[in-house]
Amino acid sequence: MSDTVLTPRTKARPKVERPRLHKVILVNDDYTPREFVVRVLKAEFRINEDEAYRVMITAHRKGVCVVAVYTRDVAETKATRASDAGRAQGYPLQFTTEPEE
Ligand code: NFA
Repeated sequence: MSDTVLTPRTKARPKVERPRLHKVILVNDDYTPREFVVRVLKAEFRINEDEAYRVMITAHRKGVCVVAVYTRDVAETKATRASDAGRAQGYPLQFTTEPEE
């Protein structure tokens, strides 16, 4: 058997790319009660009361607020579940998603 060990002259640089992240965006409306929005945010996005209130009031004042970023599947699932929670109570609460730049 040969004992020859070849030293690579170039370093292997495997190309790995992180999956693109998608924002979940809370959209303001005139009907969903503030406390309900805060409750949904806490339940679906696992954020605390203070953070949930900040997100809710930012959307209320500016029209929209980014809640969190996830991989596409997770973002879409959470946005759908959170919007469904509003609809189940008769509210027009809307969460949308969009890819990060
Ligand atoms: N604008 C709603 C209200 O005044 C509260 C709200 C905030 C709804 C954020 C949806 C999103 N009751």
